[in-house]
Amino acid sequence: MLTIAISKGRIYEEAMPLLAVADIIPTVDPEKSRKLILPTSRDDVQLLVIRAADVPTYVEYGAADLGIAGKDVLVEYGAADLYEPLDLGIAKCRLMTAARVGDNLAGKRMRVATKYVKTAQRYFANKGMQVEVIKLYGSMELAPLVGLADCIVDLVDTGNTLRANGMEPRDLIMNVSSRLIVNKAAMKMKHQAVSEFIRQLRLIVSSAVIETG
Ligand code: PRT
Ligand code: MG
Repeated sequence: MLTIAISKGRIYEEAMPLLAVADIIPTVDPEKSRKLILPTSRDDVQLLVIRAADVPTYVEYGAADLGIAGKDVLVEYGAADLYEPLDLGIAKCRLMTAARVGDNLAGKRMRVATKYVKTAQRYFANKGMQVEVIKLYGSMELAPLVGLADCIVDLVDTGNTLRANGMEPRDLIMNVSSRLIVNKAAMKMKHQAVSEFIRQLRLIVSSAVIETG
């Protein structure tokens, strides 16, 4: 049995067409069911539907053999004991700093609100900037509007969320896409099944790249 950890929402939506090419089609819709273990059209493959930030944990500890997680989550999780063999090129966005439109933050000792605490600390430390990082679990865009923080570190796709809240993107921290991750023991113990799965996905991803240019 191969167990694949994945989060609901945008990663799930974008990963399903890729998995379908490997004949992996969930027989239960996670948006309609409360099931956390989804059987698939393949007897030897099941999906675990969990929070995005929990995917590396399940895979590192071997509760899942494979997982699909954003690079943002993997970098924040830290140097885990995981293989990351493939960039799936899905759920793309950018991790950026953002502030209220027109706010001049130069020379200020900033308060930064984010759920990416470690990544933000590392980013500002590398720039030689002393900041105070405040951990939030969501709706980071609110923090500068109510004086909780001077700026935020968050994911940006279209920029609509920032615009709707009178904010603007400032500096790029990293480009983000979803990656396939693999448990190290599973790579050895289930070598045949895991390497065949990676091979299939790699083919699908590279042909998808050719189609979309
Ligand atoms: O929802 P939950 O709290 O369980 O976890 P989550 O919010 O981390 O999960 P989810 O499904 O929202 O995101 C999972 C992954 O999708 C992230 O870890 C990224 O790798 C990837 N991804 C890609 C995104 C976005 N694009 C994205 N735009 N994740 C979140 N957003 C949010 C962003 O945080 C902001 O609130 O969308 C908003 C910005 O979008 P625009 O288009 O308005 O700029
Ligand atoms: Mg979310």
